Amino acid sequence: MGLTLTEKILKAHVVDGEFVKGNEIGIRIDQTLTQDATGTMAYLEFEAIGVPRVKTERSVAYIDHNTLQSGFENADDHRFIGSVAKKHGIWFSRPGNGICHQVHLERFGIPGKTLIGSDSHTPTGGGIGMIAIGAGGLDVAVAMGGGAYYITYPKIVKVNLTGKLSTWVAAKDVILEVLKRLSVKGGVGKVIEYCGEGVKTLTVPERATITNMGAELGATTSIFPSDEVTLEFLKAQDRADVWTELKADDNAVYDEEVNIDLSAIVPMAACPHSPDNVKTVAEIGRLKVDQVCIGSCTNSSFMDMMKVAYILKGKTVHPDVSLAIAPGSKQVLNMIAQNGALATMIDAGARILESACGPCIGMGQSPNSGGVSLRTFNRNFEGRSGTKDGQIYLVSPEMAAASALTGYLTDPRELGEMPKFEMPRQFVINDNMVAAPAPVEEMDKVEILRGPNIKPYPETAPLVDNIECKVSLKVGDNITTDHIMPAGAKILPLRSNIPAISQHCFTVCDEDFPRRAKTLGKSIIVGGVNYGQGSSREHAALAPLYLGIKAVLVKSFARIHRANLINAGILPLTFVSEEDYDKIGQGDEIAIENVRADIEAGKTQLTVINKTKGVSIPVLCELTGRTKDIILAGGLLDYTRESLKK
Ligand code: MIC
Ligand code: SF4
Repeated sequence: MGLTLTEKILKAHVVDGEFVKGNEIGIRIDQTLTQDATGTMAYLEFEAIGVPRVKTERSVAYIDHNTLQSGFENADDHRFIGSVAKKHGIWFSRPGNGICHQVHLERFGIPGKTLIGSDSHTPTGGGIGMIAIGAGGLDVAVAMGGGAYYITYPKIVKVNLTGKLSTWVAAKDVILEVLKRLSVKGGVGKVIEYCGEGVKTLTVPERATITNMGAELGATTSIFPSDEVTLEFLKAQDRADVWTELKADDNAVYDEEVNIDLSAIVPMAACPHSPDNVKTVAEIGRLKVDQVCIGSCTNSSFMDMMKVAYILKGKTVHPDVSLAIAPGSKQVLNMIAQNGALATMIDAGARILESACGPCIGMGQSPNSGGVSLRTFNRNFEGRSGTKDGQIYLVSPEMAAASALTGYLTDPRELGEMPKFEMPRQFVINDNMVAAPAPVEEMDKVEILRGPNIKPYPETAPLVDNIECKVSLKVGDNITTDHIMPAGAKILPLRSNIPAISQHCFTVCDEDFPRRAKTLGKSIIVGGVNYGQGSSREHAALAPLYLGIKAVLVKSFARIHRANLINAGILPLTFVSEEDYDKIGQGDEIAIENVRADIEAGKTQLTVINKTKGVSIPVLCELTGRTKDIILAGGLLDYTRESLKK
């Protein structure tokens, strides 16, 4: 039986567990990345683990999220991360150098290697044939320390691409089509592997747009083969030496198959407030636009910028529209500055932003009240833009630029003929904004710069014998990490300060939640399906931990968030029967008796007694040997410390 590409790479990296479908396997991690919003915590955790120098082949710390420095906090965090990086053997991509995923693809990613990153869009690296996975900061810290990263041996979905994209139809439309078909939970527990004749018609940046937004499917990761197109890209980055050819065996066996004819795809948009709420322009109808934002790790490549500049050339942004553009990296910005495309954008009236996440994470450029904003980003969750009633549509750069000129949602095919956009044969290469770590002999001399906003990891404790408490919050389906732990310019500076950031936990759903939970001292949360979708931010587990949350009981979890809860020592429980969701309400008094003994004994079904309603609810607590020990120890940090002692 042949192997899929995913299996080939995983198999070459397995260090723990039996390589069997559905099993938990530990894989060796070659590379890690962090960004600043999750990075301070990840490095505090790395320090707590106590390994002096990273054991990976390459670890990079990026500064790209919290670049709006409206107080001392973000700048302090940047300096902290920079100093930790220097001391512990990590490369440091300075603010201004660009968005982590874009830069990593350009300068560091290597086909066939494994990468984990403390950011859910790490799968962007799948665009050049990496197994690149988003994870919590603590998992990344453990991997930097040389520990394995654990995943469930995934189901592998073959997306068979045929045909070729039509004029003005973009890679963004391909992933929107996949999202339309599979939904935001369609990828859970799966790796999406792209194959077929259509693959070679897509450039590396186009492939990366598709793997990037595979995160919105809830997939573990997405991957393209490494072929001639990959080689050309790496050559143009002066990195041909890291290329290897990689593809699935002809007789590889997949769990599911999806067929997509690229020629049949049309321009589309994901409508508010979910990336899978996908419609064609015709279905949406005439929609007046207030704002257009172009950028983010999904669509900020040199090629994207060149298409946008072509559309804007000699025109003026519509008087009712504000157009913001953030090129994805210093390399991209530098190249469009040198070839005149930047001047074209400025001429047309674009507001040029620095190469960073910016509006994608609500760092500035929040739209007007009720404003319609077309964005080339990957997430349009309610409130994420910073404007509670903002109406965010996710579109391709082509559609974004065309609409910025007309003032309403415009099918880019109305632009008429499209020139052939050629990939550059040589990118502008200058890594002067990536600081190298100190040599081993000088490590000890590096001083860690810790600002006053940097507070330690919250207190943990081993799992108790019995849980007796109240339900402090009950929420519905598809709760995102942006609900649990909102981001934006006001809250992000608190990412290194769990006590302070906890005061914003779930306030999008219920302003009183942090106070109520803290007053209760201990409590549980109840939720619906796909709980915790979206970001990898472990703050969505650490804030609840700080507020005394002992367990989260839901219909189903999103992968990274469930792992983050376990890492924080919070019990992840699911209803055996989804109807039981109705048998438990906010404020109910509950008990889980003998929970420690039962988990120690390897029981996977527990009983939640609802004392208020007088009913018993069977729940699943599916922990493997390792995750069981993590929960018993009170979280991954304690578990890792214990294992290192042994
Ligand atoms: C996001 O897109 O939501 C983020 C901000 O990049 C997050 C990480 C974070 O919350 O810091 C992610 O996707 O993991
Ligand atoms: Fe940054 Fe947005 Fe990409 Fe997250 S999705 S890494 S915030 S650009």
